[in-house]
Amino acid sequence: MVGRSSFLIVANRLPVDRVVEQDGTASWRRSPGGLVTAIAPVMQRRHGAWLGWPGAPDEELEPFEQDGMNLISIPLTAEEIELYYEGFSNATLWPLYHDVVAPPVFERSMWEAYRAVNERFARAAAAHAEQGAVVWVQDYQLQLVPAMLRELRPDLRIGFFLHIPFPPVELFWQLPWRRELVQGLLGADLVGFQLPGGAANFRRLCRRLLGVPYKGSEIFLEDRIVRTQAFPISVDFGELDEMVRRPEVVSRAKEIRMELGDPEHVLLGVDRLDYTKGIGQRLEAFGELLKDGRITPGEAVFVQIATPSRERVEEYRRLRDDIELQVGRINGETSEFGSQPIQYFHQSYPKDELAALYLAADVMVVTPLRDGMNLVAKEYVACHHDLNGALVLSEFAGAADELRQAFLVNPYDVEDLKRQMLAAMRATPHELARRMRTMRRRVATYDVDRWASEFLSSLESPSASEPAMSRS
Ligand code: ADQ
Repeated sequence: MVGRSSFLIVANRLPVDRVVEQDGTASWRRSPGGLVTAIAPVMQRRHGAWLGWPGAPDEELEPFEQDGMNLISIPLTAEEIELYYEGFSNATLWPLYHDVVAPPVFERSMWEAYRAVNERFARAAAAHAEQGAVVWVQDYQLQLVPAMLRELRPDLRIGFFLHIPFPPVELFWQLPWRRELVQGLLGADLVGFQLPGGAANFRRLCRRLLGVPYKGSEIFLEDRIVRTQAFPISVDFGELDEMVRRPEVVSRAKEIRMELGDPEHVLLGVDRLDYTKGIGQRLEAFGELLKDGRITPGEAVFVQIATPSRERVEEYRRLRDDIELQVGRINGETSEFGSQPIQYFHQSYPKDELAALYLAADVMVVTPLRDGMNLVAKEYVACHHDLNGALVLSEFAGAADELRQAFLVNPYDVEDLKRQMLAAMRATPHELARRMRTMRRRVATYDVDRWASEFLSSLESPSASEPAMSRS
């Protein structure tokens, strides 16, 4: 039995995946995600608990322990998965927060489910938190939890971090439930964003929608202060840097290049198959370079890895068809016998295989139309201690704020995409090394550990104006 904890993470998913052995016995394995890696040490040190959905419908589990973390499962019915997760989270909020690159769906039944599920998470957190505990709520699926939790447990210190962009006021305004959502977030003591721009959008929205004043990073409510701040998330630099030096990863990278026909340039895209990632735009640009004769089919190969994602959401099903059609069309028009310029994989890969791919790639192409941060760009940088390799990076990815030495590109501009991809392929080793060195310094210093510890120390330290407020 898991008791109450002084430190809680509240996230849509538990940080474990179920694995079923051949004999039918099931067990849990820690998920590979960066968030788990960053938070696990803090969890172990503080005997923390993690609340989240276990990943399958109607699963009622007793609290259990895994890798020194206490896991508390929040069940969801099949209908809730459809309405709260696939619906309001991924068909309403996701496109709305990403510049409405797809039209958001506004449906009352989805909103009702979102509210009910957020309430369930808040109640569970309230039941498992010690007096005065620190609770860190994660991401867009749970934006109502901070206020619901504060209502139940005003003694807690509540933080919230949004992993995706926070949109400009003009876009957020479309949401029929805009007041409730903003009030939900204002239940936190600290609301964290990837970029200062997201924090500024949120503060402006609070003033326009609710008339609450702010100064600097602090929003002044009647009885307390809410701080807003940017904490750019990052990767486990040390782990990746060590992994790509292993002999088996180095030889796998060489093997991958051979398997691709040993072209002069290997270009790589690695994304969840999502319409925000600009996969179609980058493939179109590459196809045009081939058709214009600026590159020849044997000279360059584009490897596009697209992880299956949200396949029950209509927009994602359509995207998959569109991309597969596009790959077939470009390859059909440009291939030569024995070689296809675009190699497309709709699969997931283990971390070391992904590291070998990063190492094998001369040009990493990351072209989202909008992205909170984009960890793939930082992973690529962490894998190139050889200072070889070029990063083509969208100006609309949060990572572009830090990785200024990338070949920055506007993914809506096909000519710019072609120009930057060519520039990356033609750059001298000296130029590549100069760019990569600076980017590596940044990612090595601001790694995921620093992200978590900066958020938590900010959450736990009182704001400059707080003592004055509580005296008055
Ligand atoms: P995502 O939209 O999922 O994350 P991203 O930051 O690129 O985007 O993270 C994807 C992760 O999945 C990377 O760690 C990558 O290595 C992994 N991955 C991708 N394809 C894979 C494959 N085929 N096999 C195995 N692993 C694969 C959201 C936001 C981002 C933000 C992160 C973290 O949308 O903007 O950076 O959260 O806050």
